[in-house]
Amino acid sequence: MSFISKIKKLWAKQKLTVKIAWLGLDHAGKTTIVKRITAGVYDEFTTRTLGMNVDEFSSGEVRFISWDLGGQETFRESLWRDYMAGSMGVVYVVDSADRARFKEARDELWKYVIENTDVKDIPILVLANKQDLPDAASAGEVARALDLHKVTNHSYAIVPTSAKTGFNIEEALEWLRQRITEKIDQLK
Ligand code: G3D
Ligand code: MG
Repeated sequence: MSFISKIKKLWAKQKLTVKIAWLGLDHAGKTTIVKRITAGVYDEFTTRTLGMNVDEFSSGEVRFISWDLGGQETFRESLWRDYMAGSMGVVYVVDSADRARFKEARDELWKYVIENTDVKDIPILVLANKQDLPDAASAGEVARALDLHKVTNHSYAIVPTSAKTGFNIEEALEWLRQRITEKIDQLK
């Protein structure tokens, strides 16, 4: 069963929407991954581009908001708060072959998620994407570049993936599904 089917099943008896925020620098691979996992199951016409850098994909009550970080304008700060509110998880996508932007990827992750006091104890799944490229950094190298070992206030995992080949995508999301299941159990 795919990630999205499992999440939908999990949520079938709930009255809430499952919202997952997909974040990362532009070109990291967010849209490609979301399209791959929602292929054929996202509701036609609900894929919307909400703003310059925001995409929404929905499948029933499962909602993915994908947001390009970097080059923020101030008006986006309030939008950001609205979209993050009630998100059950964050998927942070990194282009593992783009070492020149690791520092920027690190700073945005810390600014918008880890050091953001609006974001409380949310599971963070980091995807070290584009592993199919020959010069891609390993997940360990990406983890070090992002200072993940310094994260203490959220649970996180980092998984090497390729949106191009599909490598590890479902496996990575399984971690997030488990964390979300635990959270739902706590709410009961
Ligand atoms: P974004 O939504 O994070 O901005 P996109 O990123 O999903 O638009 O992807 C940016 C570019 O990277 C796309 O190429 C896409 O095909 C490519 N890409 C995404 N994931 C992978 C991957 O795992 N491996 C490789 N090799 N390429 C990937 P274009 O050429 O359309 O800009
Ligand atoms: Mg995109």
